[in-house]
Amino acid sequence: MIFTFDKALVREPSRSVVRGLSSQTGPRPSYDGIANEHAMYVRTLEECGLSVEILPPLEEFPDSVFVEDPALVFGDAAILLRPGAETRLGEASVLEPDLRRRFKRVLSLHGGFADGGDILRTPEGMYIGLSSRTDQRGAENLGELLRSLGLKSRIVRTPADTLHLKSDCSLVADDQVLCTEALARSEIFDGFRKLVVPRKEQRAANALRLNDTVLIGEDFPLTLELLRSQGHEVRTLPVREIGRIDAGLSCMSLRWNTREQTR
Ligand code: CIR
Repeated sequence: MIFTFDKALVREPSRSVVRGLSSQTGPRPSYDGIANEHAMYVRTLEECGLSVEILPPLEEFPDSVFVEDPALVFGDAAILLRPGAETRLGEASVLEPDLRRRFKRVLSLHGGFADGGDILRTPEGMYIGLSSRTDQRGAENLGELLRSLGLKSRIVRTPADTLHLKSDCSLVADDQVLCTEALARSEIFDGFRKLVVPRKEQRAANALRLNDTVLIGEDFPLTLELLRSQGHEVRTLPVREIGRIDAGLSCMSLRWNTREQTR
């Protein structure tokens, strides 16, 4: 059920995306490179059975292509978040009318900060990772909003030096998580079967399961093998350019199942 999706919302990258936030010292991405990866991503979501709506680019927000961070969505409800990076906070209010048009109920986080990249959905409820973008107050306030929608949540710790909780983990089956060694060592996923990404492929942990397919970056052959050995249907996508600004596959869309009803 939590992997069933029929809709997605994405935002076209702006030219300014080349100035997106990055913790890396390597080369900056090119606009054309990101635009190509984004177009391929949209096509793949469609091929996985989702109908995708594309929002226009926002030049004033270089990271706004990462539409997962300013909101959390369910079948009939959405929560506007408060992204924890100063340059990204304003993305939420720009997105608000787009969410109001699509969701019956739109709640808003008041106070504190929380990024969608720090929120992992599991059949047990939502894991909210404390990070440099998501603070205790934001996590607690978000927990209350989720409760009002009938959803449980648990506050956990995003590993040090990791941008978001989901940079380091993805759920690939109801009881199976793909994660980095750092998360496998913590007790966060006790009770789940853990698939640990090889050390050389840390970034592969940000995968995305849509319906019956798991999407991973194309530069991670060992992780591809690992997932296939577990019987997963896997597709690979180019992520080198967005990787230069610390992004992966989950962050470029908001996804939902129109048949899901919250309380
Ligand atoms: C940022 O630092 O906010 C962007 N450059 C990358 C955001 C990636 N978002 C995500 O993984 N959910």
